[in-house]
Parts: sequence; structure tokens; C-alpha cells
Amino acid sequence: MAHVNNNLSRSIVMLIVLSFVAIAAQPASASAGFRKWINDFKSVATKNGIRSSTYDRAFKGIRSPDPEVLELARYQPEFRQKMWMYFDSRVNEQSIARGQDEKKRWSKWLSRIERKYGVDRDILLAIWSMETGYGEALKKDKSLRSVVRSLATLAYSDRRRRKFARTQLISAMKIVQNNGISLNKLRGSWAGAMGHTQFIPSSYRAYRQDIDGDGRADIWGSIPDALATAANLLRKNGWRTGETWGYEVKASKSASRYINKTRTVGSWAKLGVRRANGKSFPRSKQRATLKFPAGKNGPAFLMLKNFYVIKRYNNSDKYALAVGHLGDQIAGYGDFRKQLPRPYKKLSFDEKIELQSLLARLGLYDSDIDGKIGSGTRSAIRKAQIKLGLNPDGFESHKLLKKLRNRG
Ligand SMILES: [Ca+2]
Repeated sequence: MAHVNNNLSRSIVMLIVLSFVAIAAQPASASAGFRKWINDFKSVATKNGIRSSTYDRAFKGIRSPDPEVLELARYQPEFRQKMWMYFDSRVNEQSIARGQDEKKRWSKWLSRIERKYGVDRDILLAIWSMETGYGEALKKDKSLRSVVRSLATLAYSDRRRRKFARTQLISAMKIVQNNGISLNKLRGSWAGAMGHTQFIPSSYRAYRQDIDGDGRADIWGSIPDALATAANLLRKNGWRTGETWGYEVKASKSASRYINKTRTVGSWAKLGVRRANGKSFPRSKQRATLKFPAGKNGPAFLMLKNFYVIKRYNNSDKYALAVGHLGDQIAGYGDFRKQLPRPYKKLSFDEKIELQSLLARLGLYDSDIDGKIGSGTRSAIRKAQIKLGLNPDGFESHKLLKKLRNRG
């Protein structure tokens, strides 16, 4: 326990020292260098069709890099979070129920979008949920940042993303200059993703759709436009209408030797691969890849073409599987037959609410009682675990819940 506390306080001291260094080092050199960069980049932008007046307007008031952008660029949940944590926070009772509500609310538009692009409505709803929580993230103005400043920061300071950021920056200015979108809409994620379905500027320009017909492809303010734009991206990247993204399967020992290999569904079946729900495969000639996304102890899948099309949205197996799984559950199918490996048995939504309430009563937690176990709840759990003499892993468990109940 002391060991943990020592480490914690040491890292806090380090953090404080580092931020002083950063504050001391930043203003004079970094900001001046950044402003010079903005000046120099103007000629690149104008060569690429950006008018001088557009450029000046886009950069008005931007005088220093956004240090948080570089922090966020280093942390990407798709690569860092364990599978069960990633899924629990995205595919859960709330995101499924809300998806089913939104499906009713937008059913006319969704039918029209399905007809026009051939993309399944449940997948589009799942993408909307994954990207912005059905638009909820756009309401938190504090977490939205200036896309121009974010991209300029990356172009100036992040060598690995420099090329990406320069291209996106030009595209962002073209959106304002050529696509009838006002400058104040250019707010979004650290990487410049914007609107309900989180498009980076170049993808917006490539896939934008104005399905409601008001003359603007408004992924910020029009849900039909945002969903149609997402559908268009999937269609143009080869979405197969009427097909699923993949099957949960039971893989025989002999099949498991061919992990991440691709063959036809029929040939997988010959190797002893069966659907987890016992049904037969509807098409035997499709090509499919065997995956164990959470390792050999987790569920196995045969991934079809549409899985890889979803990855064009966000190039991560975790992301694509979560979209597919959430879409299936919005459509009314059940959970995976085989659970994701997790350190403790899953708490229900009501139990998560109870856990947060008990943590709040102990004075360890003062954020929303919303059943979402995020970093705030985890840090409260860690404090409670230390108090109760449990291993402070920060994970929600029935054992912890029981102990807290007994104290309350
Ligand atoms: Ca529109």
C-alpha cells in the first residue's frame, strides 16, 4: 500500500515539476515559433487555393499551440484500454436503449438512408453512439477545441503527424471557403474530427452528404446529414448491403492454428468452426478472417468484409467490433455467447449506480451518479480499496460493492 502511495506522490511531484518547466519554457520560444510557422504556412495554403482573407480569418486569435492536443495525441483509448473496459464504457444498457430510441425518432430518415446507400441503420446508429454518444459530446463545449488551432499545433510540433495535419488544415479552410460552413463550426477533437459522426476535414470533403436538402452538408447540426455522410463513407469503401460484419464462432483446435488467416466460410466450417449461436452460416463462399480480439480466452469471430469497411472509419479492431456488437444489440440481438475476459464479474447498471452512490456517501466521489465507470469513478474506487484493505486496482467488483454496503 505504502508503495502505491509513494509512487503516486512521486508522480504527482514529477507532474508539478514538469508543468513548471513547461510553463517556463513555453511562452517566449514556443509561441513565437508557432506564430512564425503560421506566417510561413500561409504561402502553402494560398498555393493550395486558400484565399488570403480566408487564412487570416481562420487564424484570427490563434497565437500559441494547444498543449493538450499533444497530450491527447499520445493517449488513444483504442490502443491503451483493455478490451472489457473499452466495451463496458461504450456498449452497455444505456447506449443500447438510447440507440433504440433514436432509431424510432429518425426512422423515416434512416429508411431513406438505407435505400440510398445500402447501409444498415443499426450500424449507423452504433457509429453515432461511438463517435459522440448520439451527439451528447457536442453539448460539452469545453471538450471541443478549435480545429484550426489543433491541426496547426500538430503540424508545428508533432513530427509523426505533420503531413496529416497540414493536409487537414488546408481541407478545414476549404470547408469554410467552399462548402458554405461557417468558421465557428470548426470545433472538434484533438485530431480535427468534427460533428455528430466525427469527420476529419478531408473525409468530410470526400464523403459529405446533404440529404435533408437545405444546401449544406451539415454534420454538425443535421442528424440526417451526419448519418448519410457516415453511410456514404461506408458505401464508398465497399459496404456489402444486407450482410453482417462477422459471426461469433466456436473455433476447433485445428482451426485455432489459423488465427488471423483468411479463407472461405465453407472451408472454416470444414475445419470445425461453428457459429456460437448454433445456426448455420448463410453463405459459404464469403471470405472470412478468424480473430480472437481479446486473446485466446475470449470470444472468437469470423470477420467478414463489412468488418474491414467499418475499420475505414477508425482503423482499430476494437472499434470495429464494438460498432458491430452495439449495432447488433440495438437491432435486438443478445450479448456475446462467450464473455470478454475480465478481472471481475460484470456489475449491472443498477449495481454501478449503487457503487457510485456509496463512494459518494463516503466522500470519495463527487461526480455524476450515472452508472458510467470512467477515470473519476476508478480513482474513487482505488481510494475505497485502499481504505478497505483491498488491492487498489481501480476495478469495480461485487466484493468491493459488498464491503461498501456493509459499511453504509
Ligand atoms: Ca443539409
